[in-house]
Amino acid sequence: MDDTTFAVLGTGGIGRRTLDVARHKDGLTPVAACDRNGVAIDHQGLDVDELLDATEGNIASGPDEASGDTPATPTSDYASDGGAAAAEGATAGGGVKQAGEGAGIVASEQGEPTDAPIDDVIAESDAIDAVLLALPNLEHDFIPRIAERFADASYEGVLVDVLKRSRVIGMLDDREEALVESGITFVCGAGATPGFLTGAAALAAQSFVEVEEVKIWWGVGLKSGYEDNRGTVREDIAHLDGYDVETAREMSEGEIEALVDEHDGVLEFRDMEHADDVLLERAGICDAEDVTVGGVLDVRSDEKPTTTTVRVTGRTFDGERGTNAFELDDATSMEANVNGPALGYLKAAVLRNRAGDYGVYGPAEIMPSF
Ligand code: IKT
Repeated sequence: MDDTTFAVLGTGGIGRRTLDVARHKDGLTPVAACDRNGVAIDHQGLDVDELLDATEGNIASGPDEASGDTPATPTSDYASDGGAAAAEGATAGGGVKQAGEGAGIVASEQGEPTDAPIDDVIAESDAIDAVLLALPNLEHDFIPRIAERFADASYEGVLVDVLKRSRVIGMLDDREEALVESGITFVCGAGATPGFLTGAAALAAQSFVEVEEVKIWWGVGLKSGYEDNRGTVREDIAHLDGYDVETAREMSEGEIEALVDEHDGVLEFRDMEHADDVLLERAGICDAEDVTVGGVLDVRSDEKPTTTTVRVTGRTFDGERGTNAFELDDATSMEANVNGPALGYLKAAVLRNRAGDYGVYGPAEIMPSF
């Protein structure tokens, strides 16, 4: 396969780690990256070392931004309604490069300020094979609306996201006709869960003629990665009893710290609305209601508080009932287990796209290919 050019929308924890991991994969050239304030584009390939150094600990944020991962309240053309965009754009679009806290990509010598970062990437998308959407999941229809914008611009290529929520898949399906017409191959939920672990469940299910249940149980230790992954933590909080995406989005950093303190740094999640369920159902593996996702997040330790496990229980053709289990090593980080698979899915999707295979796919239908 020829070289693949790709862009990353969002340079929070996930976006930056994707660029980082891509340095270790052959034939992948990052040519564009953006955050809420700026864009960096170089069709010969971005200088990832410089970009990562410049954005480390310096994620584009505003007073309303909730996270270091991706903006919880999107601004500029990160927002559909342009609401907060105007104010943010006025600063960012003023043509002055900013450095330091909150400057984000414009602190890089490759970054340019803009009030329309996503449109700027779309404008260059003829020369971009794939786009990884490392954008907020705190507005359910945000990712689907971004996909629509690429389709409106007749983008022919791959979109990959690492979204979490089950209900978003239907919103993408609603747009499938436009995506197909444009020539887009969209892989949704291509991180760890959904993503890597959904794919593992699909493989483990092959021993069975009937799958009774799939249990995904993850463990993440995020002490040193906490700053970089505040967005992920906020998204997880939305799954706790008494919280939802709206309440999690509105929480101040202080309120999040207080919640984390109350739990001594360890948050446990049960029955998360994670799209592994609908994605396994659409791949014909089992019913969505037979899938459960939960896990434990320790923000005060880098050790995983529990081993990440996928357990698939079913009945074989010859009458046995069994459970196939798949474990991640306790030493592999969340960053490795999210971003590695996301790039693998991206590459597999590029192969499909080049074969003229367009539409919306989940991680159990399209396997990573690095
Ligand atoms: C995700 O980003 O895919 C979900 C996060 C859990 C990651 C599990 C990684 C497991 C491991 O590394 O062992 C969380 C739900 N935000």
